[in-house]
Amino acid sequence: MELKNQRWSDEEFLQERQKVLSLWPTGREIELTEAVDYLRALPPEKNYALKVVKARKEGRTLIQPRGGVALIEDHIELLKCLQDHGGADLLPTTTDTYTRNLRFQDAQRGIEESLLAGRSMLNGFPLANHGLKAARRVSESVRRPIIVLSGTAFPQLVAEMGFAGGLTAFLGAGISYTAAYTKDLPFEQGIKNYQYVDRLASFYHEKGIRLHREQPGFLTGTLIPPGIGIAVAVLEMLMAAGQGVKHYSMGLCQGLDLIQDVAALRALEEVGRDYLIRLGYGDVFFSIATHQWMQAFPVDEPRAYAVIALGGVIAALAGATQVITKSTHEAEGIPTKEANAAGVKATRMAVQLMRSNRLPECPEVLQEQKIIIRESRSILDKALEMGEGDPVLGAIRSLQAGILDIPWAPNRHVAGKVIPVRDASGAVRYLEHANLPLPPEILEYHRDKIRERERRGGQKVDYEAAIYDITEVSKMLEG
Ligand code: 8ZB
Repeated sequence: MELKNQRWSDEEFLQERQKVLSLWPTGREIELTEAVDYLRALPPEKNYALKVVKARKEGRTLIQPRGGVALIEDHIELLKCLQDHGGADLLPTTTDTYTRNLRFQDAQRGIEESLLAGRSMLNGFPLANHGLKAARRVSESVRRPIIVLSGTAFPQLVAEMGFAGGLTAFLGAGISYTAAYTKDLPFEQGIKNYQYVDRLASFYHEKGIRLHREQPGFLTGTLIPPGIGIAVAVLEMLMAAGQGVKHYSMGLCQGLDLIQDVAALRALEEVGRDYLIRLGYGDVFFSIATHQWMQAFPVDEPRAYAVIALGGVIAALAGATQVITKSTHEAEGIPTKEANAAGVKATRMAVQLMRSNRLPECPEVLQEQKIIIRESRSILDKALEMGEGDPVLGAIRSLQAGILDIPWAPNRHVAGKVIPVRDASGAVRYLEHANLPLPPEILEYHRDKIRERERRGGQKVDYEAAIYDITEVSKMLEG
């Protein structure tokens, strides 16, 4: 089967499905007709897609943490804590690293060791190993919808388990997760693996079950210039739409520059709508998500809370429908359930304090928005041109040529020549734009902004500065 942006036939899908379900014995527990009946009987308030549609209509920002531990009962306790003490609107099920890499034997050992140790010895919930009944027990133990978070380029079996288990959303996409989570995997393969997930969601949709697909947006969790983040997100949404997905959200990571972050989220919405319509997918519902700071966090609580609260402010003032939260334990590792819930609560408080206000459309925001839109359009148009109108081919070919590039990606198929750096006000600029097809006046704008930082700081803004910017937030106020 040649890879392109075309919906897989039932035959192709079901044939691939046999391979997916044979990856681990629990795959045999999943039966699509039975799962459709199960999902049909799910109360509407447990449906992620419906909750997001409603929040968007009402202009509300939903609070969405991450989280997962090795054992079923502990995981349920964690979700209840996030729901009842944090007040999370949407609940997570983050899978462990073995599950993400299809190392189910090792995940099984992790479960056994956790039972012996009496605490989680895995960095997430091994959803495939625990199987269908466990997934349903988790889902039935809480009142909120659950999303599966699995930072992986091999998502098929966990997606099957999650959806059939009543977890009505799945995070991840073929460009972002191949770039961020694999070193050698070709993009063709990662994209194909996510086509499967999207096709699975659309299989359910045909049977009247609405499932939500979410694009991760944080890419390598570094200072991602928003033009790049948007180009990737929109390509991934077009690929999902190509498989028949109808409920989607796209995300961006925060750079912690209020003006640029808000402008970027608004630009994402505008560009997203534009390309959906252009490619004939106008019936897809999508919403906007913002990820709290994904780079190095300060170690101590007060400084970490400031970053988290600013994250809530950005989400609210941008009118984002979802904000994905962090905790004050971020610098140390995986948070306790209490710290995790506290991050949710702090974010909720920040959002509430904004009282549905939005950042006014001042010249600074509009200017930034205009620049970001032109950047992402330049990349998208060139990519689509290279793909002869097909976003899948366009993504693959543009990545190969570095026309689409992702800073600091571990995957060797990414050109990796773009270098981001902050300007004087904190916005993310291009120190090196490498092969990105950006118009000269846009490049001049970025150069100008970098020169301003040089003038104000009395120092050359070079590669060293770009490296400094990576850890700057975590070190602020130190010493
Ligand atoms: C790309 C996502 C990274 C973020 C958090 C990390 C980081 C990962 C878990 C988790 C709570 C988990 N994360 N695994 N948070 N429980 N099992 O995802 O801390 O912020």
